[in-house]
Amino acid sequence: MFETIVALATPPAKSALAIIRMSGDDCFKVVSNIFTKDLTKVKEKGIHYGYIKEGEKNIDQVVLLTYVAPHSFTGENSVEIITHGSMLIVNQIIAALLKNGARMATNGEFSSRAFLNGKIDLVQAEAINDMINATTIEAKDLSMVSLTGETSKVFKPIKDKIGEILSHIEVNIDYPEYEDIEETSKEEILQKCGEIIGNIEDLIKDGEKNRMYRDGIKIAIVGKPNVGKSSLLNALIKEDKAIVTAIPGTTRDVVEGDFNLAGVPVHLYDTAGIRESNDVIEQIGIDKAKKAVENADLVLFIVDETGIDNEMYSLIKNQKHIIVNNKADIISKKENGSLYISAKNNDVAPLLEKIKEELNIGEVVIKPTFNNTRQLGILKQMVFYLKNAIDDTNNNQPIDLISVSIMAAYNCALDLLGQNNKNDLTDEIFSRFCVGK
Ligand SMILES: Nc1nc2c(ncn2[C@@H]2O[C@H](COP(=O)(O)OP(=O)(O)OP(=O)(O)O)[C@@H](O)[C@H]2O)c(=O)[nH]1
Ligand SMILES: [Mg+2]
Repeated sequence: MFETIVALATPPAKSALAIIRMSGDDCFKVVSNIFTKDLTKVKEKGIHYGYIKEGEKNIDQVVLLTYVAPHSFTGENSVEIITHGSMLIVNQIIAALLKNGARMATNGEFSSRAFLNGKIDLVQAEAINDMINATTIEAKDLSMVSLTGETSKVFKPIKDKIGEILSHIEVNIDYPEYEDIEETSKEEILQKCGEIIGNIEDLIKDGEKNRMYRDGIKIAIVGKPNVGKSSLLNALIKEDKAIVTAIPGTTRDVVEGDFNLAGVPVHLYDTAGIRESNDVIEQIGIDKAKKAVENADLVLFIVDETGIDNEMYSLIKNQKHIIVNNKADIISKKENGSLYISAKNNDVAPLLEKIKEELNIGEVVIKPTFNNTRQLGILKQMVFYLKNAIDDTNNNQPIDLISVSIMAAYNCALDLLGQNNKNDLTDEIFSRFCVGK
């Protein structure tokens, strides 16, 4: 028995319309207490027009959609109330529903119920959240593939293959007198585990690559004062965000900006120019700049006509970085093979190409991928267990010991799709969702 939950599914702001969402066994009964029509006998999906009432008073004129279990997103009886988009109205209606037996949904509770009721697996549930959070079309398209269940489908044969090995081992343990079975099993383990590892490693490779589209990348812009760091941030995000002046030491705090690089969301950090300084504020800024370097996936080391500062370069040289010569418009002597741009003139195209090359950003291939930390972590764990199984087999370990590793890999496969200990996982994963989702 699922309690009836309610939440606003649209943003809490003035708009043309708002949608209040409900789910749970009793939701038709709860809503009927405050609606002009009796919906308690509803047997099929429908659209109902009427008034939400509090006693005799009309709260709003609404359109109400009913979904009858199991044919709904959550798999339970569900209602969507389309109201006028005023937060006054929304709050009044939600308060009335709470008074009549519903309770407020927690973050992601609708999706979590869809998962618990077997309407979607965990990879699909995560894709819903990723879709909402995507900031580029490419990231959204990748999530869409997982949302439809395509990604889970790709994984199913891998899970089944591991299950198959386990069942053969089971036969072996149950009938140890047939030695020939054991022989076949060991060969089978080596061959099949090797094959599965190959399949999983391909998935990891695609996932790591596409992870950039989901999580974005962090790029820090650093260098001496006045070399044009803030000008570069402004040129890249195409907005006059950071203050630019000819006075060295203009930027104090870290200035952040976002832009879309061939579908990859890039988070930029423009930092204070690094130099010896007695100014307390500037010194804090410089410390922040050093932190930004540590956290970055890529560092742009900006140099102007005054040349490179070797001491400063030693701060970043062990990190993935690009040396960028700025102010190309006033530099007369250019070295072959070096990268030149002019941030002031928005002449930054060669840098964008270089970043793409450095981070291996090409044309995105929209295909099923496991690209979040949880999914990739599980896949790597599976490879680890299957390699153990291969080592144990090669070392002539007893078959029941080998099967422990294969069983562990199988459990990982169940975890990936959320087929293991459903209840433990939901809190952790669904808490990252919005309310109403
Ligand atoms: N000629 C030329 N001048 C530039 C270029 N980029 C920036 N400048 C100038 O260089 C000066 C400093 O630019 P900023 O972008 O503020 O430099 P910064 O590295 O952020 O400086 P701090 O914040 O002080 O560390 C300004 O006068 C800019 O107009 C460029 O490509 N060419
Ligand atoms: Mg600056």
